[in-house]
Amino acid sequence: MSEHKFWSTQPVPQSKASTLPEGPISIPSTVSSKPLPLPPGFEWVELDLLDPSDKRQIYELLSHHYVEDDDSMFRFDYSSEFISWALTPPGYIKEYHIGIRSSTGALLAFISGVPQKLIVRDNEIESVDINFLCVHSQLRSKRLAPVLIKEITRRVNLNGVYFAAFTAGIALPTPYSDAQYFHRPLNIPKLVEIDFLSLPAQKVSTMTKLYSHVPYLSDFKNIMREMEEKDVASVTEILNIYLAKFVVHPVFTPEEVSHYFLPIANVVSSFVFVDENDHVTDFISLYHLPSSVLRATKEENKHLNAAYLYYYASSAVPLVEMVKCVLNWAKDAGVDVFNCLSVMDNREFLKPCLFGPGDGNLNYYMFNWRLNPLKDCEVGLVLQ
Ligand code: MYA
Repeated sequence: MSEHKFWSTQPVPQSKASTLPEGPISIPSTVSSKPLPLPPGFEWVELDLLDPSDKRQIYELLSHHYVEDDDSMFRFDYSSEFISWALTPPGYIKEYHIGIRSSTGALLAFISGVPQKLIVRDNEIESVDINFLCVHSQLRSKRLAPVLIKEITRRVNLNGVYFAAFTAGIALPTPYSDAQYFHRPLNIPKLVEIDFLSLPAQKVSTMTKLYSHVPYLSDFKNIMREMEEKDVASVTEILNIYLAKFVVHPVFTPEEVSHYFLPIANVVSSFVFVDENDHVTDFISLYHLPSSVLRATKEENKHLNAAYLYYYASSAVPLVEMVKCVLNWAKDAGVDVFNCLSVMDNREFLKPCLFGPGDGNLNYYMFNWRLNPLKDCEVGLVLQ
């Protein structure tokens, strides 16, 4: 019997050895109009990100029960503004923000989807990005996750959409790619104190010095400034052109670019590089995702301020120079560590910008779309 009681029944490639052609796996002929049954004492709830109480409940569930590292030292602490931002892009569908409540009204589980147009090789696919799957830690291993996944699949299918993209740390049938996490320390003393980084005590001050300065290229002519509303059309154009070189990548409308990239304090920061005529040539963005430091004793160490490289488009400015600019900006903004994955062209700047490999890996999956294995540098998709 398969070791995956649930995933062996789903339209996903069951092994890497498959020789079947790429493309859709199975389009359902009928879709139930009724929600999946839940065990007694539980009920489905649709959460409204515009309602402060729903927003707070999602935040509370995720901040206590969402993803931790293997040693339970850190747990993602997505802010409620971040969750709203990630889940309400233009055209978002409220029915895809699904919770399970107890009869007392407590939110016990959550899953979300947002519509996303994806290019997968030469195909343009209407799909959803699935994220924030979470079950309260006291309800784990009771097969609630498959119920949430089947319910969101049903709701998405009802709208005539059959494909989804998602990432996960765990290995399931079957990733089309996997990426490695890399970290660029910005606040070495704090990272050492919270055990994010292990360094012999006598090395802390030398390493702090080495990592505190990111030299710029001297003949660098273009200038970086924060992205503004007036840059949306240019950023849409250069970003879609840049992403087109990857095998899997989203396509952004100008409305999505406004939503996802116009700066929001402590959520997303975006920069453009302009030439002498203030014409946008390059773009880079990052998102802010702190983690709770679960064993911190000092108040000032309870949060790890982490920024993650998001999308970018580089042409006139070398990518490595753009990354140096945002590293300097992030350091001044109080970011402790700057993280990225090994996707896109990221391997180009890892060494010169002093990124080091982390322990974590992230698997990339498609639901209902078979895709031959890809190298991480062929992936142009970053999910928050
Ligand atoms: S990735 C982030 C996932 N969240 C966390 O890691 C937070 C902390 N952990 C938890 O809250 C729970 O451990 C979760 C599992 C909820 C993860 N993706 O209920 P169970 C399978 C997919 O007894 P629990 C993200 O958000 C597992 O292999 N499946 O387990 C993207 C087993 O199936 P099988 C997962 O630990 C999510 C079954 O669930 C994951 O209580 C994308 C066990 O269920 C996982 N991360 O709860 C979801 N973890 O027996 C898929 C475990 O077959 C979307 N499992 O091995 C698919 C597309 C849907 C839309 C389609 C539209 C067309």
